[in-house]
Order: sequence, then structure tokens, then C-alpha cells
Amino acid sequence: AVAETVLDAKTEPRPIDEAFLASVLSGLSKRQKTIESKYFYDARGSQLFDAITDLDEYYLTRAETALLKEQSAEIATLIGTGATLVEFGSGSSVKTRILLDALAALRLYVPIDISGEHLDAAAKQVAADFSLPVIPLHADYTSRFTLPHQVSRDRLVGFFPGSTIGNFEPDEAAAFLDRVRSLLGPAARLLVGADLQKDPARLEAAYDDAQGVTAAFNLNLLVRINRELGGDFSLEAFRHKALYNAEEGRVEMHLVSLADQSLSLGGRQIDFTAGETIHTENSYKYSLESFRELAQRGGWRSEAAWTDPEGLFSFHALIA
Ligand code: AVI
Repeated sequence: AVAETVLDAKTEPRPIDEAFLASVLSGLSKRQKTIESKYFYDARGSQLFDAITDLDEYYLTRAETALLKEQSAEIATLIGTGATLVEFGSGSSVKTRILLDALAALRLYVPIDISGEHLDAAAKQVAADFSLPVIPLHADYTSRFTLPHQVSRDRLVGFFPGSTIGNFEPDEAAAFLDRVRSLLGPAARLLVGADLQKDPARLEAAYDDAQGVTAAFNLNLLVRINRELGGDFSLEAFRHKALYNAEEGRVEMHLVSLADQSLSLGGRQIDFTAGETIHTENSYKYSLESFRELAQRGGWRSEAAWTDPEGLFSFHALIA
């Protein structure tokens, strides 16, 4: 039979993101298979992450938000007037608003995010709501970049909330902190949130919620690979797993293969044995002291640190 309709005459082949493909192929050819966690955040992944931050089990966002509200006056006193706030991974700038409410006479806000659309919308909204000059910067803050020339390297304050620093390996985290220090210049400050070590059961629940939102977030990596890279992962053949690795002081997320299976990607065959995992994320947890040491490795010293009454989360003011 001949097809009767032309379904979509405008359909064009979409170019493949070669860097994404190369990263996935290299990760899946390791002995412990891996996928880089930065690939969680496509549009669907960002939505799922936002849903995670509302979960009962995911205490991090609530604890940090409460902490910021509680301490914003003190933070504002440290920062003083006329500073420029540079946020790494600003998303929809929700937590920023707490700081902006408290900070007096800020000169400029520079949100940096990899998702351009999200960034521009959030930047416009903040500029309008706070009558503040905003220069959004569309960049992957984990790579090297420079600040726009309009940003004078005077009184710069970095903002890196959410314990995203915990998604770096400690050596990478120290290197990142060092890069941020040279980016922000002399006499800079950095405000950074870090999740604290705690009861493993509490940690594991935060990364394996009852509703399965975190499972969907993890499995979305495979959805993305199927759609964007032409993969043929069966979602039913993998299961989400979160575990606390006490030796490394981190929560790990994995996707467990439920069967022996082979799939093809980018012209290569990838084999899994039943029970084998793809390691998709590390989320390092620090103590106040171990975080200060990490900051020191990145060339920063601790000016102040705060924790919530339950001791769940920490927020640090660092000085270059
Ligand atoms: C973005 N980052 C700090 C989150 C975390 O807690 O490590 C990502 C996440 N992974 C699973 N749930 C949330």
C-alpha cells in the first residue's frame, strides 16, 4: 500500500549533539558505566528537578530557603552596598529573590545559566520586580568563560546555592572554586550552600522518594538519549537506585539493568548484564569543617557559616 498522506512535510533531520553522544559513548564504555549528571537538565529534567524540590523527602530546598530567610539580614550586612551579584546556575532565580529582598543598593545582578530561554525570562522578571540592572549570561558555568565587559571586577559576590557544589567530585569542586575566585577578582565573596552529612536513611529517602519523582528524573536520561541520540533503551528494563556511600561521603544515583541486554547507540553495541548499573550522579555531603577545607583548597577563607536548627544544611560566606 502506498502511504496516503504526507504526515509532516516540514520534518527535517535534527543534528545530533556530538558532544552529548561522545560523552555518553565514552561513559558507557567504562567498566563502571557512567552518564554525566549535567545531562539531566533538558526541559523535562528541569521540570522534574523543580518537582523534586517540593517533595517532603527532599529537605534540601526547604532547609536552605529557611536558612537564607533567617540569615539574610546578616548576609546583607556582610555584603554592604554597591555589590554585583553573580549567580552560577540561576534557573528561575527563586532563592535569589530572598537575597535581593535583603541586599541594599545592589549595583547589578548577573545570572548565569546553561538554559537560555529560562534565563532570559527569569532575568526580565527580576529586573522588573527589583528595578535592578540585570545582565544574563548564557553559559555552562562548569566550563571556562569570562564575564561580560560591562561587569567591573569590583565588589563581586558569587552566589551558588542548592548544594550543587556537591555534584562535583571534591577535586573538581576545589578547581571550580578556584576558577570562580579568579573570575570574580580580588576581594570577592562567595555565598554557597552545601548539604550536610546526616543519617543515611534520611539521605537515601531524599534521593528515592515515595512518589517516584526522582526515579523519573534519573530515567529521563535514557528518554533523552533515545530521543536526541537515537538510542533504543527500554525504560522498563532499568530501575532507579539511590545509595549512600559512607566511605566517599556521598549519595550515588544509579540506573540498574534488570536483565542481560544489548543495545545500540551511535553505531556501537553496548552490553549490560543483569544487575549492572549506570552511575548517573554523585551528591557529596560535607561537614562544616570539611566544607571549609574544600573552600580553602579553592583559595577561599570562611567568613561566616550558618546551619538550620536541625543541622540539615549549611550556608557559607567565603572571602577571596
Ligand atoms: C542539583 N543537585 C544539587 C541535586 C542534588 O541534590 O544533588 C540534584 C538531584 N539529584 C537527585 N535529586 C536531586
